[in-house]
This record gives sequence, C-alpha cells and structure tokens, in this order.
Amino acid sequence: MSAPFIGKREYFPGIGRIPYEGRESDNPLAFKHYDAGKKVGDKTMAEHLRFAVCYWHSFCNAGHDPFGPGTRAYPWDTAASTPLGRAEDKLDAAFEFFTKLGAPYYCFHDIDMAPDADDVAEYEKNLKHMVALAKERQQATGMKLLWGTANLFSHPRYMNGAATNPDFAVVARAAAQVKAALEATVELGGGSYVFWGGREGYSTLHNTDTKRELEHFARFLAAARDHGRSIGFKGNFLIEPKPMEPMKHQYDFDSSTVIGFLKQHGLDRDFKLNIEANHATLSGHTFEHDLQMASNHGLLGSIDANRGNAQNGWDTDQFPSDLYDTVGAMLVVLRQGGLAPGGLNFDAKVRRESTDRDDLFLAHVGGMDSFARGLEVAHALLTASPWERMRAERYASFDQGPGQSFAQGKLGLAALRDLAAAGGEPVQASGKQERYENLVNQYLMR
Ligand code: XLS
Ligand code: CA
Ligand code: CA
Repeated sequence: MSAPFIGKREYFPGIGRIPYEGRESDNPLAFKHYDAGKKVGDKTMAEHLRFAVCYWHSFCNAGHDPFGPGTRAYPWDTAASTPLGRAEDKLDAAFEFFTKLGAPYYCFHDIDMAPDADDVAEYEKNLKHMVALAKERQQATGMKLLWGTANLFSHPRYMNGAATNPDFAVVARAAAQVKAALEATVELGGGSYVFWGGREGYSTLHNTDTKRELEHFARFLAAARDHGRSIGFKGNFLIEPKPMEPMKHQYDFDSSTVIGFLKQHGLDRDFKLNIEANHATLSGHTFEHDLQMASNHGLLGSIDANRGNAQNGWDTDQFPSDLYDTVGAMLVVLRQGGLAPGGLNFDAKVRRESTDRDDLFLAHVGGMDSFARGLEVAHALLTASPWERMRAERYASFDQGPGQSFAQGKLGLAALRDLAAAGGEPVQASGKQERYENLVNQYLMR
C-alpha cells in the first residue's frame, strides 16, 4: 500500500504509518503481533485476517449515548459550512486513518459517507458524489471496500421497521436506499453487501402480523438480490443476526434463526451471514457458537469483530481484546478455509471517555494484534498440537462398522436396539474439556 494519503489537511498529526515492531516493543503505536506479510500456513496474516475499519463508529460517532452528547470534537465535522463539505472532509480523515493504520479494507453505510436527504433524488445525488470521491481515494491509496450497506434504522420513518414495516410506502422508501447502496457497493468493488436487521422486528404482538412481515422481508431480500445480480454484483449478500436492540424482538435473532429463514425462502444460495461477536453473546451464545453454526452450512461470510461486556446486557461494541475469543473465532475460520470475500470488520467504538485523537489508533492496533495472535495460536493448535486428532478420535466409532452404517442412514431403530442389547453398557468416555483448555493456554503462552 502506498504512503498515507493526506487530503486538504492532516487530521491525525504526529502519527505516521503504524509499524510492526514485534512482541518486545513498548511503542503503543506499533503492532506486536500483526505482521501483514508474515506467512501463517500457506497465507499471509493480511490474507487470513482481511481487516476492515468501519466508517460509522470511527468517523461519525463522537461518543453520544442515551444520557448525553458526544465527547469528542471531530475537526472534520466543523470546518466546512455545508453537509457535503463536511462529508468530503470526513472522507479525507477516514482515508488518512485507513492508510496510516495499514488495514486494507473499510465498510460503510450510505449515510455515514454521504449526507441523507428526504428527497430520494437528492439522497442519490449526494451518495453518487461521495462514491466518486471514495473511488478516487481507493485508487490513490490501494484501500478496498469489504462491504457496503444502507442505514435503514436511524431515520424516524423506519421506527416500525424498513423491509418489514406495516406501511408499504416505507418498504418502498427502504428499497430506494438499498438500490442506491448496492450500486455504490458495486461501483466501489465491494466483496459483500450487508443487511443488518436494524428495526426489522417488533415491540408487541398486539399490533403485529409477524407472518406477513417475515414474508415481506423475504420478498424484499429477493428483490435486492435480483437487482444486485442484474448490475453485476458477484459477491455475497450477508444477513447480520442480532437478538435485541433496537426492537424488543428482532427477526434475525441468531445464526440458526437466520439460516432457517434463508433456507425456507430459497435465499441461501446468494445470502450468507455476517456474525458480530457482541450480537452472538447478547443472544446467549458464545461468539464461536454462532460462527460455527453458520460455518456448518457453508454460510459464514464475514465477521464483525468486537466484544461485549460480561456485566452489561447491551451492545457495547468494544474493541476485541480477549485472546480466548480470537483463538476460538480463528479455529472456525481456519477450519472452513478462510473468510474471503468477507473479512474481519472492526464494528467497534472507543469508549465515550476515550477522547484523544490517538485512541482510535490504539483501539485498532489492539484489535488487530489480538486477532493476529488468535490466528497464530489457532493455526498451531490445528497443525502442531493433538487437538484435531483428539476430536477425530472422539467420533471414531462412526468411522466404520455399524456406527458408519448408522451415519449413512442404513440402520433403523430395531437394528440399533439389537446392537445395544448385544454390546452391553457403553464404556465411559471422558470429554477432556480441561485438556483442551490447557492446550489453548499452553499455545497462548508460547
Ligand atoms: C448494529 C450493527 C450495525 C451493522 C451494520 O448493531 O452492528 O452496525 O453492522 O448496519
Ligand atoms: Ca455489526
Ligand atoms: Ca453491535
């Protein structure tokens, strides 16, 4: 990637390209583990991890919460006198950050990048203008788009949902945004297009016909798929599950719910899943659980890399720092042979109390190092430790003889009964959970 792109002015002065300095370094603005060109197995770290920076938390969210406004003054939000001028400044700041950090991808919502407008034609014009500039910046810096999406949840018109709104006029308005955001994604060469359920859900069954809403949702997604394919989009459409927030009940609750929905409506050939760590934990699962369920069906398309908070029951979107989580995630990713065209998008925000300009760098450096270390440890566990052999041996009784016949659907209940009667009480087999946990620690501490 070329030298950091600087727009009209520098937004992160005093910070240059983040170097890799290795695990002995005390430089807070250096990678200790993420060495982009280092080979892990047959791919480089950059090729395995495909890191992306998200536009919304990093450049649009100044730290507001339900109790107060933002705490960070963003220089790209104040200098220009028009919304489009401020959007152009923000684009400069974003590309300066991306290139200084050295993450190869980014993700955006339509109205993160371009000013929103109630008039559809004006909204489209704003987005086209900003997409043309973003395309220039991509060409100048080598940055690539991981995925694009449309924000169908912030505007008050979407308070009762977008694709699942009980009012057709709102559904059509949402479609206008998806059409524009899809076209922007294609123009910028994005590998995937994401649908996060947003306000697709409901507050009370008293006023809601969930059957109709879910049928409309499937129709809407099919229309988006057809339009995307007609304009040359070859990537994956992704659904991002989340169990709660903002609605009480969200239709895309978790991996398994979304997989069932996609299969029911014949959408699983074009749609995969974008699994966010904090959403998985809100649904009562672990991050790895939702990744594994999607991967089992060949439907794990991309990851929103963040973490929740064990004491809070809401979506805190913290930067990933827990190595057990990153090892667990990378075990699933490596076993399925990678994430491309998806990647690891930091859908994460610095804390409201983190107000220095370098905090955004520190957060991403930590997240990238956490996943780089997770990748190395997961790779070593799979290739150098007894892990895979132990797992395989646990299921060895299905590899031959009657176990294999059962797995192939050749044994009925009566035959199984006769085998049980002849075989006597099964020999107890330990699950060895502690042995696996010790292996993770052993390789983490190497
Ligand atoms: C919100 C979601 C959102 C999606 C993109 O909770 O994580 O940011 O990733 O619309
Ligand atoms: Ca997300
Ligand atoms: Ca989230």
